[in-house]
Amino acid sequence: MARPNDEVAALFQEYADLISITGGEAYKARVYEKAARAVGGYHADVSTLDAKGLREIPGVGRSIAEKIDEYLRTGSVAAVDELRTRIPAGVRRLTAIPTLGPKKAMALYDELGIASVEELVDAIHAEKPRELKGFGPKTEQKILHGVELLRSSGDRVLLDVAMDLADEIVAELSKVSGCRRRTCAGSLRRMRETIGDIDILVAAEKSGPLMKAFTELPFVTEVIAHGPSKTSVRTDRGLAVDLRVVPPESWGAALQYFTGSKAHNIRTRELAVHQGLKLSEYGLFDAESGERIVSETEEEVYARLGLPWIPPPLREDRGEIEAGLRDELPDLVQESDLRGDLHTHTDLTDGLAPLEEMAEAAAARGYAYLAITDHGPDLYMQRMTEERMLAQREQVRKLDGAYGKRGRRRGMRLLHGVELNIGPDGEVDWPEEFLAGFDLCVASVHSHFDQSRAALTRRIVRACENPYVNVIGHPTTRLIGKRSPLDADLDEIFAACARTGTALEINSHPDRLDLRDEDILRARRHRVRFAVDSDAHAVLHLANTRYGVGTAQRGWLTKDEVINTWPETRLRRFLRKGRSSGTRRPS
Ligand code: DGT
Ligand code: CA
Ligand code: CA
Ligand code: ZN
Repeated sequence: MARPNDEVAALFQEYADLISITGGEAYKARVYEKAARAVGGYHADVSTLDAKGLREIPGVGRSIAEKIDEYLRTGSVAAVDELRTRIPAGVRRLTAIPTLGPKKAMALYDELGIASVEELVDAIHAEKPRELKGFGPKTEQKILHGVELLRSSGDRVLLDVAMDLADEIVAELSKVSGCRRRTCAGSLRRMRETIGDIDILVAAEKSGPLMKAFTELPFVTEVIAHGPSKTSVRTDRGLAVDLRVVPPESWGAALQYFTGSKAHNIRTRELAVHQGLKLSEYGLFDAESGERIVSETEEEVYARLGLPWIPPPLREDRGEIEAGLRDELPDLVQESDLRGDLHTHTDLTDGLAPLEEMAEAAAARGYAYLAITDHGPDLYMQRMTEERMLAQREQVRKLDGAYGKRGRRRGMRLLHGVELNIGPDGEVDWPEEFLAGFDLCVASVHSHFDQSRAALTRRIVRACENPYVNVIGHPTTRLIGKRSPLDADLDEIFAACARTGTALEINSHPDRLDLRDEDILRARRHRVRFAVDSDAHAVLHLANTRYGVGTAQRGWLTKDEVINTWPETRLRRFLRKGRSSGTRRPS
C-alpha cells in the first residue's frame, strides 16, 4: 500500500500540471505544487489527521484540506478528475515544448497518437504532422526549434555538468584584476540534483572588466542580457549562466539572496520584518531609518536575524529556520569525513580500470579503506564465476595495506566485496556459504522494475533480511530524467534496514543520486545508517562522492549516520550484521 502522503502529493502535483496545461492561473498551480511537496514530506500520516491537523501542514489551507479529506474518503477528487478528462497524460509531456500550445499538442495526440517528445521528433522527420489541419512544414520547424530549446536552456541539467562549467567560469573570473571574491550561488551552491541555470557571484569595486571577460569566454554562444550589475549568457553546454557583480561591502547579503532557495529567502525576509528590519540583496536595513546594519558576510546577516549560519544544502525551507532558531541545526557530514568508499568496480566486470589503479587512486584520496565490489554472476553479461571472484580475492588480500599515504604507519585496507543482484523474488546471486567469504555485500535491483508495489517492497525487504547483505545499492534505481524511482513502500524498506542492520546507499553518480534528498530525510527518521558511495566504474568517478555528500547534506545527515566515515573497526563490526561467527569463513 502506498503511503497516503505520497498518494496525495502525487495527486496535487498532477493537479498543478493539469491547471497549467489547461491555462488555469499560474498562482493556483504553484499553490498545489507547494502543497504536494509539503504533504509528501510531512512527518505525520495524513490519513490519521482531522481537519484541524491537516491545516497545520505548511501550505495547506481550508480548500486543500477539504480535497485531502475528499481523497481519503472517496479515493478521488472531483476537481482533479474533471481536469483529467480534459487532458491525456501524453499531451502533458508534449506541452513542455515551449513552441507547442496545448491545442496543437492535443491534435498530435488524438490524430497521430504522439505522446512523447521523442515520438514527436520522429514524426516530424517522417513529415507526418503536416498532414493535419492547422499544421504545415513551418509549424513543424517551429516545433523542432522548441524541442531544441527544451533540450538546451529550457531543460535542467545534471549537477555535475553544471558544476564543471561553473568551476571553469569561477577560475577564469578569478584571473580578472579587481575580482575580490567569487563563488557560485543558486541551486548549484545548494547542491540540487539538477540545475536550471548557473548563478555566479563576484565582489568587485568595478564590474566592467568582469562582465567583459565573462561575455568573451569561449563557450559563450549568446549574450542574453548585459548590464553593469548582471549579465546573462547562453553557453554551448546547453546551460545559461547569470553573473552578478556586487560591491565588496554587499557580498554577504547578495550571496545570501542569490543562493536561495526562494522559499528559504521568503522565510528569512519574514524574520527580518518581524524584527523591524528589511532584508534584500543589498543588505539588512533598519526598516524605519533605512540605515544599513550588516551586509558584508552571510554569517553577520544570519546572526542579526537570530540564526546561526545555515549551510546552503539546508536552505529549502524544510525546517532549517525553525531548527536554526532553536540552535539545533545538524552538524552535517563533510566530504573530508569520508574514510573510504564501499561500492566500486574494476575491469573484472564492467569497470574500466584494473584493481591496482582503483586502489592507488583511492589511496591518493586519503582513504583508510576501499571495498572492491564487482558484479556477481546473475548479471550474466558480467561473466562472473566463483573462480574468478576467488582469484580477485587473492589479489585483494595481496594488495591489502600496500597502498597508502606516505607517513601513515599502515596502508589503506582493501575489503573484498561484491555487488549482488536482487532478483525478482529478493534472492541474490550466491548461496550463503559463498557469501560468507566476502567482507561486504552490496545488493541492488537491476531489472524487473515494473513489479507491483507489494512485490517490489517484499523483494527489497527480503534482501535486507539476508544476513550477508550489508548495503542496498542505489535503492530506488531511478536515473534522473530517464527512469522513475521504483514504486515500492520506502517506509517499509527503511524500517527493514533499521531492523536488520542494513545500510542504505547514497549513490553519488550524478545520474542517480539515489537515495535522493527527500528519501534520506524520511529514512533517517527510521534511524537507518547510510553509505555514501561512488559506485565508481573508473578512477575519475571516485570523486563523485562530492555529489553524494551534497545529497546527504540536503538530507540533513550527520557524520555518525554514514558508515563510511567510521573507523575501520567500527565499520567491520557493523558489517558482521547479525551473522553467527561460526558460519563465517576465515579470510
Ligand atoms: P535553478 O536555477 O532553477 O536551478 O534554481 P535557483 O535556485 O538557482 O533559482 P534562480 O537561478 O532562479 O535564482 C537564484 C536565486 O536567486 C534563488 O535561489 C533565490 C534568488 N531569487 C531569484 N528570484 C527571486 C525572487 O523572486 N524572490 C526571492 N526571494 N528570491 C529570488
Ligand atoms: Ca540558478
Ligand atoms: Ca539564475
Ligand atoms: Zn555498482
